[in-house]
Amino acid sequence: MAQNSRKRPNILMTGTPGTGKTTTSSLLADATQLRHINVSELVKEKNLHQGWDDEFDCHVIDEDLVCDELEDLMEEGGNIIDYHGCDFFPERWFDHVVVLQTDNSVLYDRLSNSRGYMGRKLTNNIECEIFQVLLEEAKESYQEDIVVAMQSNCVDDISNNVATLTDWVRSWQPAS
Ligand code: DAT
Repeated sequence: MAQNSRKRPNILMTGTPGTGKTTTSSLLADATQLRHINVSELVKEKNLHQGWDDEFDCHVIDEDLVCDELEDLMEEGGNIIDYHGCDFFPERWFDHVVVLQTDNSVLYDRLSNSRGYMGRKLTNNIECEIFQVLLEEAKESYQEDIVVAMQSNCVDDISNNVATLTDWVRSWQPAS
């Protein structure tokens, strides 16, 4: 049971890298005045990691340090947590879990052209999307009725997703 005393909701924005988490979270934060927290940036900024992973070309995050760092803010409420993983956050933190999804060919172009991903890093991320790893992880970690999958293939999808989520935030009621 999610027991909480927060006055504003917490949203988890997850999905494979490149699906649009940061873009969508940032626009949603502008529309709702929720606080956008990009976990990868936070990890870098506050050194919440255990070093660099050469194989995956990213920091090995220290999940306990990340959760400790976020606990007070999450208790207060009003956060959008943006991260490409979701199984280590406490379940009680979130009122809504959004999994962004992108067609494989669109994601391939985004990651190779805009991000310059190549080789193993590119194939790992495309496979992550093909096998819907984040959607499965979200469904296993949170009650299914708070998990929503949203398509993020084009700019119109971003606007529609931000509008839908803004409506959701405005109609959210604190637990009585
Ligand atoms: P993430 O935070 O999931 O890694 P991002 O928001 O940084 O993704 O977006 C990666 C790139 O793709 C960036 O150049 C913006 C673009 N993009 C994201 N979602 C999109 C969409 N639905 N339509 C068009 N471009 C999109």
